[in-house]
Amino acid sequence: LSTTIPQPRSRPLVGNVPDVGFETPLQNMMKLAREFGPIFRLSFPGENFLRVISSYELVADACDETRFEKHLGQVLLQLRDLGRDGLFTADAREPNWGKAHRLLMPAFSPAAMRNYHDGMYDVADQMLTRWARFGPDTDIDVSDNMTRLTLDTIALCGFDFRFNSFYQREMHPFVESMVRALAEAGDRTRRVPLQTQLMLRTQRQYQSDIQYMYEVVRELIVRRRALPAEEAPRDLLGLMLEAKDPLSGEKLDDDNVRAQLMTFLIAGHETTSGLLSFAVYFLLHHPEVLQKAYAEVDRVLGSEAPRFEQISQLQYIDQILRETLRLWPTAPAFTLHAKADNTLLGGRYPVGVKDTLMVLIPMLHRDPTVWKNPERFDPERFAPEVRDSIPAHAWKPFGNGMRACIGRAFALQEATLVLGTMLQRFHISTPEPYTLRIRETLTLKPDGLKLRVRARKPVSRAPAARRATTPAPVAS
Ligand code: FDE
Repeated sequence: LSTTIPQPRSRPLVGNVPDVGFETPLQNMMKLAREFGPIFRLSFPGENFLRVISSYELVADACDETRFEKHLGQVLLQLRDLGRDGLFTADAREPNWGKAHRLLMPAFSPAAMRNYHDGMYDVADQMLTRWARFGPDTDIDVSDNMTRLTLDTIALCGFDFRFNSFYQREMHPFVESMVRALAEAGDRTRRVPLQTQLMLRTQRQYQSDIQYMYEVVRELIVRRRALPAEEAPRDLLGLMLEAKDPLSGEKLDDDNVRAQLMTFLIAGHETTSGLLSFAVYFLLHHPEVLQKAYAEVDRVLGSEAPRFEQISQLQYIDQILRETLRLWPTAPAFTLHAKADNTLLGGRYPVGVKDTLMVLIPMLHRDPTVWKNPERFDPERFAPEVRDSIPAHAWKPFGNGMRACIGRAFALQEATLVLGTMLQRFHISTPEPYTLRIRETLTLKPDGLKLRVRARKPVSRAPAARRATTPAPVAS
């Protein structure tokens, strides 16, 4: 027998818009989940009900890919202006999704990660060298630095392109356009279409930002094509241009390659930058965790520049990152719909084909039936001895199934390297007491977090990192 799904009181015309609000919709939904329970409905003008789910039991059921699949909701459809039919914003029924998925998977496999190590270390070293020169009395804006770092890293490792964000006060014009366009895409999901239609200047800016970004990526492709074959790096862009889909035997067309470049720049930097920023926040506020991390870094890395093989030995740093993603998954929600009329929990909650399910990841990650003392930051939850007892689908910071994050191994390797190297070089501290405030754009970031660093022992900056010996496997 089906159970009624609770809903906060809906108001005429605006439905539940005021409950969700504009500044911190995610955090407001977390409050609603605490009040209304693991499933509740929200109504928005002109749309079907949104069902927000957040218990382990419900989410595990909804992660069954035979019955439910990724839904391109309002936010993703708006982001399509930028990502077009790139992996993130494509429907799996579009042929280009499957083609690009098959073709690009090898570039993100564990075996391919070795190829990115030197590029990752190059950018991390730029950031940390700059910090060292600031000395111990300068406040460092954590999110700003991490955003420069992650953007430079995906561009360098992915397409051999340098934004050089650490050499400029202002960001590269591409970045300005991207930040503005992403903010506008986000704002648009919170306006009624008529409002946007009246904002002529904003509309023109949005169009010209997107056009400019597409010109930049077009230029990247032209330049790459002009390189003699033996000079062309075997990176993500190389794979996009040369590899053939094992199924159809076709290559990606240039329009789609441009969409993928945009997609990787967007998907690859905001989320990873938030992850690093929250991890720094937790380290600063958990001295016992910080001490343990220092001990590991000293044991594994000593005072040499890190080698690729050492990154996977930074086990405790990896646990810190996973626990950070538990409490504050920086891509905090994903949406699903039923493939055909269906139910959740064996008939208890009917779900029609037109209904949207939203998985509220931070609340899933606080389900007390899975996590003891869920609000506590405790990397021991992910210790190798106990990690296997975490049930499947209880920890979903990278989404679900075939539409899960393709950049997962890349992001974790980058974040491990950066935290490890940061702790190797510096004592870290907060300039003043800081209370966590979370800023929401399309992702989550700790707002206004500042850091100070004091040099530890000098690290040999010699490029101990060997050049890649195994090139990325190419799928053709
Ligand atoms: C994806 C993703 C997801 C899913 C979403 C949905 O479902 O809608 C998620 C949840 C994520 N992702 C998350 C994350 C986190 C982090 C840190 C990251 N992420 C990172 C990264 C990096 C890179 C490069 C990336 N990332 C990418 C990506 C892509 C491309 C995608 C799509 C896939 C498909 O196919 O769909 C994603 N990512 Fe991430």
